[in-house]
Amino acid sequence: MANYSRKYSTAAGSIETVMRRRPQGARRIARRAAAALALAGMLAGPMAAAHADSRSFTLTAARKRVAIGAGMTYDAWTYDGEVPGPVMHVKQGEEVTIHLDNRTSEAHGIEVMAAQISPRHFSGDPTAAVDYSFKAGVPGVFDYHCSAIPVLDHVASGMYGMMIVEPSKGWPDGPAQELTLIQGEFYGKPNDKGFVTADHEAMLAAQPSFIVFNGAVSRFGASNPIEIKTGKLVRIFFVNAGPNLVSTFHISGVIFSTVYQSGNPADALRDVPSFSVAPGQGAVFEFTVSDPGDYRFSDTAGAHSYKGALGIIRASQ
Ligand SMILES: [Cu+2]
Repeated sequence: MANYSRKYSTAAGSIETVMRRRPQGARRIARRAAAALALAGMLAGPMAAAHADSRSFTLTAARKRVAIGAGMTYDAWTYDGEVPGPVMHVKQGEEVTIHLDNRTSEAHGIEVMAAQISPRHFSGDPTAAVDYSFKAGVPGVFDYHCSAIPVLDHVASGMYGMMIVEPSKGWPDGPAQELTLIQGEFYGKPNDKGFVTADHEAMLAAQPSFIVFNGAVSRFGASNPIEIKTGKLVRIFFVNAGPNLVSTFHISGVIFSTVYQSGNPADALRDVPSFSVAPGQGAVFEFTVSDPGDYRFSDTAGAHSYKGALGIIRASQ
């Protein structure tokens, strides 16, 4: 095996071992605190926003070296310096304005898949401003991503995110513990310092080295799980950003009471143990657990979870 494999198979392939390690040291505690804050933001942030009948979002395209878990870093193309980009939350029927501030010398754009307008607005042309509006007519969970060519490289390098279009009458099953999961892929092998260089050939071959939730290997390991309460409905807003692989989402010990295809309540499936989400698609997963404990969520394709597409939801009373 290559050097990277010996060192970083711990990062991805043997993630379960990593998950079982006990937190130690201030750094780990700080990381845990940050994860908890991020989770708190995920749980409380979107719902806390007041809704007018129009929403405006300004994102900044920027290069940034980001941490992708297990001590690894990656020179990402980002929205707002984050991978994934920020979650945009709107209500069905609202007029949504998207502005992209591109401070790089490269072409970037943004296609929000909730938008039903000419793709010329999404740009990806370094000489053109990105500034467009659309009516969020269809509820659901939508991918957004860079529209600059090659789109493959821009998405694989981190330019993707989620827009939630909340149904005008709210979610049919009412309030829930809400969280967001965005699956993505990183292509390239880390050097001995853990720095991952983007590998275009691997992107073309659809062979990522790492498959992650919310931008990092082991983002939701046993030392920083997603915390939920038993007996209360959980609603996961899910996007598979790809750019290449289908994700078959499953939580061990759970049968989803409802899955909304594309996150649209009009397309509901009931009592589903796992559900496949293609690159660029979204879904809503709803479930309730009664038994406290750690529930492992994953992309059920074995190679995908081996490469990092798994995490822990911890249920307590
Ligand atoms: Cu881009």
